[in-house]
Amino acid sequence: MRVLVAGADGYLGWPTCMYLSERGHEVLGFDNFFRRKAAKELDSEPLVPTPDLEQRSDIWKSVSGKEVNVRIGDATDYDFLLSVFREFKPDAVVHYAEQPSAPYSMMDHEKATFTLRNNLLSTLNIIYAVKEVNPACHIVKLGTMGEYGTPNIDIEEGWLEIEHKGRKDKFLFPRQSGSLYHTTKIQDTDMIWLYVRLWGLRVTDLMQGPVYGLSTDEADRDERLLPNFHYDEIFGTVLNRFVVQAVADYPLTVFGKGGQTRGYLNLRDTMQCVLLALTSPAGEGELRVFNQLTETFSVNQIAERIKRVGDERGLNVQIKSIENPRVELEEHYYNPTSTGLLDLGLEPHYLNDEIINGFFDIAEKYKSNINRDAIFRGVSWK
Ligand code: USQ
Repeated sequence: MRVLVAGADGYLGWPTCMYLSERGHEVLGFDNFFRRKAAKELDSEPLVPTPDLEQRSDIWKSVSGKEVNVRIGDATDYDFLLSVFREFKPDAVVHYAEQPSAPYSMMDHEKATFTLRNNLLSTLNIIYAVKEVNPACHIVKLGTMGEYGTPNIDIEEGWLEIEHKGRKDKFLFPRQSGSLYHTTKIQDTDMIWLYVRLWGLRVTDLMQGPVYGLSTDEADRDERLLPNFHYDEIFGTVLNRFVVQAVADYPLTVFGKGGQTRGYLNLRDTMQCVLLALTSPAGEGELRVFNQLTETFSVNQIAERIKRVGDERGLNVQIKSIENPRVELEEHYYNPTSTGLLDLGLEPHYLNDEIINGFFDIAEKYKSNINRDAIFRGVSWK
């Protein structure tokens, strides 16, 4: 399959490029280096220094003998995007080219504007390029479980059948998110659904929960191939952050009561899910939605797991509840359905002590790179 990866330099983008390349697919990845630039500007560099996309592609070739072709460019630049589509003629496009951080989107008006513009325009451009070059091209779009928020009812897989005054219809499951970033993901889902109905596009929306981990079979061959691993408040996700905090002897930053529950998954499982979606594509005129998570945890449960493993390693991990800078429910019902990807063959890597220990090993190796000031800034939602 010819797969175009938009956002190929990111935490998920680069591992995806290698994963698909290793399995014999022809991969072209592009990126505008937004994350690298923003991380530098905000003094939030990743834990492990990562070579840039072109260097990564060369290293991958020397390690595996396989090619990931790369381009530097921006999905919001339609001329650039169209030229890439015309040159490569993808069978599928994996769309990661969005500003992915909730705190970033809540920092100020400029970053809110950037998030809105980037995320909606990149999605619109991909839709148009697909229609122009190959309307049968399967769009695999990274959505987020945060689009649903934390409703007091079970979360279905994308759709909900509603009976109202004796009549029935099926709608996208109600969405009500907690940040501007998450709201842009709702908006681009709505936009995609419009064009699926109008133009018969094939789309899979992967509603993903927070991802953790660093290790994949491909990255494990050479540390220069590791994903860009952020532990700072802006770009780091909670489990990744807690491991680094434990190593830095920084009390684990539980926001508020810590009962916030989300659906998590291992980076390795994200790779599997994307491949499963690619190899069984959505049908013509279908918006197929999968909830992409393997297990649910509250923030307190994660903190306790990291503390236990850290303490067994001789660290003295502290947990500290701090005033929640976000506006979110800290105790709530959470019961998402997530059977679609299991039915396609997903074999989950559930969180265990071995995985957490592997994680600690890398964090300890790069301990001297940890910037304590980046761990908590208190970007406020209020
Ligand atoms: N949290 C803490 N302490 C911290 C960091 C986070 O208690 O130091 C809490 C947050 O308040 C939240 C939960 O942990 O309740 C998850 O926060 P997160 O920062 O790990 O994840 P989030 O901001 O929701 O965003 C991340 C990714 C985003 C993806 C999303 C999936 O950055 O790209 O879409 O996870 S989901 O959370 O399901 O919407």
